[in-house]
Amino acid sequence: MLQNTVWLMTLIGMGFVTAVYLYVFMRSTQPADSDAVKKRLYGIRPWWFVLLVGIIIVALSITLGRLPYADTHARAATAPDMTVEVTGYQWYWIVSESTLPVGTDIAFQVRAEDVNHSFALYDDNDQLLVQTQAMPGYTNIVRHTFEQPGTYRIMCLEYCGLAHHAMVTELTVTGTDNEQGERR
Ligand SMILES: [Cu+2]
Repeated sequence: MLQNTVWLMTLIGMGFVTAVYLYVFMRSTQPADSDAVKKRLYGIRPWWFVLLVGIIIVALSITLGRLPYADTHARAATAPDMTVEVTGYQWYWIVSESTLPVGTDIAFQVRAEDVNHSFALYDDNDQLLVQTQAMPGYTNIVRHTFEQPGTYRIMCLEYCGLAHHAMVTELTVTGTDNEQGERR
């Protein structure tokens, strides 16, 4: 599953960082000409900064326009067909209805009862459909219309403690396609 892949990649990354630290620690007993190294690295630093700012500007200009905010604002003006309450806890989700109709404009009202979580809705191909922050004391609303019946999953995208990866809840979407606005 996706979560296990991310977990494995995180472990490999942590192992790599640990190895670098150990390497530097073991070599630190050898005297070296630190002034020369310092001079070289301080020379690189401004260019490294410029490069990072450049990468950020390019990445933002490519991706910002592709965020689905325009669609979200347009839909917020219309009433949903159905409302589902989602509450995040350490480390599970409580969902007011776990069987949902296809082709229905659903407003997920998302909040949390303890710490910040992130409500992320995935289809059975691990494709992220919608996502919003689950916060204590505040309700975020995210709208979604399921186009296909099937099994969907809610996962947490905000690291919230030890069993964060276990925050998975399944949703079943039933009915036939193109039932726009109707509930079976
Ligand atoms: Cu989490």
